[in-house]
Parts: sequence; C-alpha cells; structure tokens
Amino acid sequence: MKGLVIKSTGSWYDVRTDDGRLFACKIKGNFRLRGIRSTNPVAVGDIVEIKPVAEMPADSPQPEHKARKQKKRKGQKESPSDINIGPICPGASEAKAGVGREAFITEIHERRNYVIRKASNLSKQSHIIAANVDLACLIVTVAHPETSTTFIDRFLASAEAYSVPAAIIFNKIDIYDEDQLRYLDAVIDLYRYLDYPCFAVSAETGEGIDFSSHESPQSAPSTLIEFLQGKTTLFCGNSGVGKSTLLNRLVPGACAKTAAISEAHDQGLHTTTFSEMFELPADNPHLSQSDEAGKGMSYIIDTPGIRGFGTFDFQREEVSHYFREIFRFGHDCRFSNCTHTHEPGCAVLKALESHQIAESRYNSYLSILEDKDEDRYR
Ligand SMILES: Nc1nc2c(ncn2[C@@H]2O[C@H](COP(=O)(O)OP(=O)(O)OP(=O)(O)O)[C@@H](O)[C@H]2O)c(=O)[nH]1
Ligand SMILES: [Mg+2]
Ligand SMILES: [Zn+2]
Repeated sequence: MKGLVIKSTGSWYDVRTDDGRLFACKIKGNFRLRGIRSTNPVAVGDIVEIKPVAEMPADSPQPEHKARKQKKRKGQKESPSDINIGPICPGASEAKAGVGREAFITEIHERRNYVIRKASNLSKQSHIIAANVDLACLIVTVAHPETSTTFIDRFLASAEAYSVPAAIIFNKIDIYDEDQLRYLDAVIDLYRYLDYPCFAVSAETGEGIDFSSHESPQSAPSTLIEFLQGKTTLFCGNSGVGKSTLLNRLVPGACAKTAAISEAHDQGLHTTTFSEMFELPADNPHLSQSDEAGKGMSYIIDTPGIRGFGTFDFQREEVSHYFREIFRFGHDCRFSNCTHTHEPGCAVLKALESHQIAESRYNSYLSILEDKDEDRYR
C-alpha cells in the first residue's frame, strides 16, 4: 500500500495512505542496511510502500510503540491513545486522530528531490531534512535570535546543489528597531538581486502573511500565503526564529508547540523536536478565488531548529557553482579551474573589490571551500 510520510520521530513515522488512513510505521529491519549514508533513511515527504502489521507473516516482529511496550511491561492496560505517536491537540485534523494502525515501511519510492545537510556530529553522515518538496524556505531573523549570513548562504548553496527552489522568509519584523530594519532592507535587497524570493513577515501580527502594507516587486505575490499556494514547502532555520509560530498562523489548528527564546542567550530552546507536514486550509479567507483555483493542495513541513548548516557532499571545485553571482563572474576568470581565492586574472576577486559581489556572500563561499568547523558558522 502506498503512503506519504507526514511525520518522523527518527524511529517512528506517521504515514498517510491515499485513502486518508494514518499508520504508525517502523522501518522493516534489513531495509536500513541498504547503504544509505544517512542518519534517517526515511524523511517527511517520502512516498513509501507500507505493509500493515496484520498482513505481515506471523513470525515477523511486530512494530511496537515504545510507550506501549513500557506499559505492557508494567502490566498496565493499554488505552487506544497509547499507540498514537504524537500529541493530539483539540482541533487538530481528524486524520491525526486516526493513528492507531501499525505498519512496516518496506520500500521508498524514488525521490523527486530532497534537502540534505551534514548530520551535526557525524561528519560522514547526512541528514535528509525532507523529500519531494516544491520549495525550501529558510526562516530568518536579523535579531532575537540573529541568523548569520553564512547560515543563509550555506542553506541556499545546498538548495542549489540539490536543485530545490529556495526562498527566504524574514520573520519578526514587528520587533526590529530602526537599525535592524535598515539592515533587513539591505539583506533583502541582496537576496532579491540574486533572484531569491524574499518575504518580510511577522508571524505575530500576520503582516506579509495574510495582508501586506507594501507593494511587492513586479508581479510577485504580495503575501506569503499567496506564494505558498499549491506547493509543498519546507520550513527550515535556527531555533527560535518562529517556524512553528508561522505554521500556526498559516494552518489554524496545527497547534504546533512554540516557546519564547532564552533571554540570556538570545537563542531558541529547540522546542520542535520532530518534522511534520501540515495541510494548508484550502478555503483561506485571505485568498481570492483565483489564488486558490487550480493550484492543488498546499503543505508546510515544520522542522526542528538547527544550529549550523553543514553542506553535504560538495566537491571543492563545484562550490562556486552554487553561488549564483560567483558562478556568473567566474566565467570571466583567466583560468577555468580558478578557485577565486588568489589567482591572477580572477574576475570574482575583481567583482568583490568593486562591490559587485557582497563580502558576506564571498565569506560564505570561503567557509564552505575551506570546510571549516560548521559549528562556528551559526
Ligand atoms: N514578536 C514576534 N515574536 C515572534 C514572531 N514569530 C515567533 N515569535 C516568537 O518567537 C518565539 C519562538 O517561536 P517558535 O515558533 O517556537 O520558533 P521555532 O523556529 O519554531 O523554534 P524551534 O522549534 O525551537 O526550532 C516564540 O516566543 C514566538 O512567540 C514574530 O513574528 N514576532
Ligand atoms: Mg518550532
Ligand atoms: Zn576566479
């Protein structure tokens, strides 16, 4: 039976089948050994084949939920809610309340694409953040907490490398002071110049999400909600930037947990611990008929906040291909294998000097090239 992975805890997966049923799934033992160099062989967004437990041969091990096992050991009686994987909040989608059937994942269908990064501590391993997405959105805050430009550029370079369209959502515009707003404008100008769609929003007030007080450039959508129509969008970013708050604004009833950032460290507290996909309501009052029509379903994948973004499997000579402007200027370098670091006749260095390439972008390029310790580039 075919299904879509809508939630991953790392060991358990919620899979929704085409007929709308929800299964709590485990990976079938030997399936893990297929040479996947990833800490998570299955990710949210994956299309998988599942075999409900009842259909498995009698001698195969049953996937038992941890809480269920513990309760059994203690000799307590199980209640149906024990076999639910995640918290079910009042008002959450009905489908969610249906988890209770168990199954094994037996196969992953070929992925259209995926977003991947280096697993934080295991440098040889990767972590697939999500699969089969139309858009990888980085949620950024210029303060409280501050997202570094290196983090932004590493994320964008990864999206380029794996051919996933990317966009940036600058959140918390309601709390910035004048200097921070000026800086925000400059950063947005930089990334718009590089052709990355940018949105300045407040998940708190809804500005930029369901209403806009600014004219948008050209014919681009003026609000985030319009932009996300018909797409499966991944939300990624540092902890505390407001990914889950934004999700809750877009999907009323998602009930994603949020928490204030630490005042002492000006950083998030890693509130979201599992990746999960949510459906955007089709009948949003902020959308005109034409926005909704013909675009299909829209989904958001909320993910746990990450500290740094370690790029995965980049060849040194390819890094410049993933920085749009460096790639463009690089065509005019004297040597075709120019690393744009010291070579005579380097068009990239010349463009850097004349401020046609932003210093922050060039530094991010260097940071990947030198493959420095990712933890230093938060
Ligand atoms: N003022 C203001 N606060 C916001 C906004 N968006 C989020 N917050 C606050 O920022 C804090 C962190 O928000 P979360 O949604 O939990 O952040 P997150 O990115 O999901 O964090 P992790 O799950 O830890 O990765 C909460 O206190 C939110 O209320 C915003 O637009 N404006
Ligand atoms: Mg969160
Ligand atoms: Zn060069």
